[in-house]
Amino acid sequence: MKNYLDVAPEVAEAVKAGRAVVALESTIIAHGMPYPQNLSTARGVEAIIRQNGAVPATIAILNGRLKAGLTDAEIEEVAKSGDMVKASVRDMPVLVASGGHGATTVASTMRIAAMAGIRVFATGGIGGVHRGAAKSLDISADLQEMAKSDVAVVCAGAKSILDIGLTLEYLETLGVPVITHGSDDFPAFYSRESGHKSPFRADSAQEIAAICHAKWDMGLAGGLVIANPIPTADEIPGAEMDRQIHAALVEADTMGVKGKAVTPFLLKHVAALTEGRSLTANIALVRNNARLGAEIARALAGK
Ligand code: PSU
Ligand code: MN
Repeated sequence: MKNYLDVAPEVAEAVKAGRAVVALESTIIAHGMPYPQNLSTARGVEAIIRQNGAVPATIAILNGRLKAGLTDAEIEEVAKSGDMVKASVRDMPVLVASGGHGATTVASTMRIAAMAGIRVFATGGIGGVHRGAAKSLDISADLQEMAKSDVAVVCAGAKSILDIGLTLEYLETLGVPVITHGSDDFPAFYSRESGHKSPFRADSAQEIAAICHAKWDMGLAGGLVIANPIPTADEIPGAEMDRQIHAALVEADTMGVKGKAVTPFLLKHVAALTEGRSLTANIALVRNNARLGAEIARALAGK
């Protein structure tokens, strides 16, 4: 992998010594939030991970190199670029061969984290089975990757731009454990509850780390979804979000938005429709996930 992968020295040292490391994605920076909130959030989550005793590793593709651990200047470059390609796993060979830049999604971040020996990754929301997938076949590559890379992904569940029930079914088919932290209900990103029961519940980072350890120690390949509900104070009620999401879905359909553009389009429209309230909630939940991710990474490092 040395031919393609640059692991930041601090990250490489921590991985080698078996210390806690938490991966972070860059699509959330380049496409998930506007500048300058994306930059302050990216810096903020790195700081939270450090405060909680782990080393952060923001992941991206720069000049055709797979990067595990960005410098502050590189994070700033991703946040300011404005036109960075959204890069999932299928985009990796093209960007590497052409020496291009790419902001990594959950799927490609998991793959690069696994290459670098990082087992825990914190983000906002994961991709999944889109509403209307029976016709569009729009199912995020994030789900396939959950079955392949040995990485625990801490997220706030899935946005209801997705069909959450079908997303949970698909993860079951792929053999991916879905564990909700401190709740019986699988969370819906902006809301603590989706109305779908979580397959499993765990109430501490230690308990979650024990499940990750058992999975990998048995040789069961692939990742885990660790769903961490948004803090109550930052929650936006599900019924209100549903109205905005429905409007955004109609707009996407009218404008004929397809393929990888669908998720960023819906995210932008929902943010505009909620007049920035969704952005405040988004920042709060990502910070909350960084904290839990660091705790899980520390608990895993102790095993
Ligand atoms: N969902 C969110 N915020 C995000 C994304 C999804 O609530 O920023 C991003 C992540 O990078 C995720 C990607 O991996 O969108 C999924 O895109 P697609 O649905 O095209 O696979
Ligand atoms: Mn898609």
